[in-house]
Amino acid sequence: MAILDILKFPDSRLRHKGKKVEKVTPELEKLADDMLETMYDEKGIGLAAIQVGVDVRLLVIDIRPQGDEDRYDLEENLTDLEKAVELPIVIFNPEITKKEGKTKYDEGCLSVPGFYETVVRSKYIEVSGLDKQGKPVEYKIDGLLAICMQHEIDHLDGKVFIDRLSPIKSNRIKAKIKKFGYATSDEEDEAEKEKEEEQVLI
Ligand code: QAP
Ligand code: CO
Repeated sequence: MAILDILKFPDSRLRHKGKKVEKVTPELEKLADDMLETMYDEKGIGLAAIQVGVDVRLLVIDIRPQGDEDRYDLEENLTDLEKAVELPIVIFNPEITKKEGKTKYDEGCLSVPGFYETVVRSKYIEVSGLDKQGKPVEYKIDGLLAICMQHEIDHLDGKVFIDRLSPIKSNRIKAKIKKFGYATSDEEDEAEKEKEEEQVLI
């Protein structure tokens, strides 16, 4: 297994569209495992192959809380439909066959770290595709799982969540990224150290 590099917006490769998989080969199975490892390492809940620079229609999802951060829904907050799904999800060629209702959620993205905005999506969806063994699968989902699935399928079509915001909100995020970029983990460590040193001085 391996940790993969995640492309950061506005990398033009995030605009690529994923190609449909004809057959789930051992190489594609390994890619799915590496994507899961990468997603867990970054404390994410979803990752699309496009985000690691591979133009195939593959995504992985696991909305179970990781580590001690309670940013995401806990077990008791899961809907009945979410509880019925075995996690993690690995799906090739995902296609939405039905959608109903509307819901809002404050979304983030591993390709746009540190930025969160409210996005409107369908509340209930049905999705078909191929599982890790290449067998046909179908999901009937709602809640965070359905939101995450729609977010990741967007990546396979070259879309990021900021494309779904009002121009005012998306331009503000784009301008901030252009001006300041993203904090590297080194900078975050440095900021943390400075804070600790300050506390010693006080
Ligand atoms: C997509 O996003 C998603 O900014 C998956 O500093 C998000 O895993 C779908 C993450 C919310 C539905 C709702 C973001 C980690 C992870 C960050 C993620 C960050 C660290 C985002
Ligand atoms: Co994303």
